[in-house]
This record gives sequence, C-alpha cells and structure tokens, in this order.
Amino acid sequence: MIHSVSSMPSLTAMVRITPQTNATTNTAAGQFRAVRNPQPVDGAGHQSVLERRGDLNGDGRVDQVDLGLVLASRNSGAASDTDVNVVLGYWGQDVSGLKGVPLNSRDYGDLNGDGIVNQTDLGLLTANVGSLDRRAIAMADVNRDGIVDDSDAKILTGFFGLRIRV
Ligand SMILES: [Ca+2]
Ligand SMILES: [Ca+2]
Repeated sequence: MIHSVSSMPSLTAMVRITPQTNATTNTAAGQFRAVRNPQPVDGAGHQSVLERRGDLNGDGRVDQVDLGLVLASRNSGAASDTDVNVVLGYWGQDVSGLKGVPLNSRDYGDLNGDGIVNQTDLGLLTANVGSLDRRAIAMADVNRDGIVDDSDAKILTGFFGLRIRV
C-alpha cells in the first residue's frame, strides 16, 4: 500500500501547528467531534475524526468526500485544523482495516510514548522519513500506512503540544 504524496490536495497552507486548547465541539449533525482535547470515546457515541481515521462517510476510503465534509465542518467552526490534518494524513488510504483498531498515543504523533506530542516526536519522525527499516517504520508511522512521510507529519503537527491520554 504505497501512499503517493503527489496525490495530496494542495492544502498545505492549512497545515500548521495548532496550539493546545481544551475546546471540543460537535458538528451541526453531531456526527463527529473536533479533537483538540483527545478523548477516544465520549458518552454520546460520537466518533472523532481520528477514530474514523479520516473516513467520515464510512466507506473505507479517505477521499474528496471526506475532505469536503471536514472542510464544511471547519467552516462552521465544528471541526478544527487538526481534523483537516487527520483527513489529509490518511488521504488516499484504504482505512477499512483500521476500523475498530483502538487508538494509542502514537496515533496522535506521540512517537516516544511519553504522553506529549512535541518537538522530540517531530524529531523522531523527520529522522525516519522514508526509512525502510521495519522498526523505524513501526515507531514513526503515525497513520499506519507502512511509510513515514509528510502524511504522518500532518497528523503529528495537528496534535502538537497536546498531552495525550488514551
Ligand atoms: Ca512524545
Ligand atoms: Ca505513514
């Protein structure tokens, strides 16, 4: 499953480090939740964009439809840049195999497992971009597509500065 970076939409301007905030909001439809204060499951059964691995319409693939949904929610203030980054981070992937796979802190970009997404994790990621070493990939492949690239960096930077509890 090779992920082609060139297939990524040119939305790099939207990818930026998001400061920590505890704000969580629901979409108008209540279908998914902005994840700035990561909580894998909430009592109302809402699923976060990360839980869905960016597949917001549930068809198993992360594509233009999902991007349209997250951008619409972002425009209404219900989704965040982080959510957009998650969709872009899984862009083009078949994520059907990840359905039901529990999140761990690495899914947020916490590569060293210390519970915080920060410069240390970003350093580990950038040091392993394009690596063919299986251990390096297992450690730095945030979106689990088998390659360490800017898709992983988008997710990590989306959660940059956050303390992760899963
Ligand atoms: Ca960390
Ligand atoms: Ca990856």
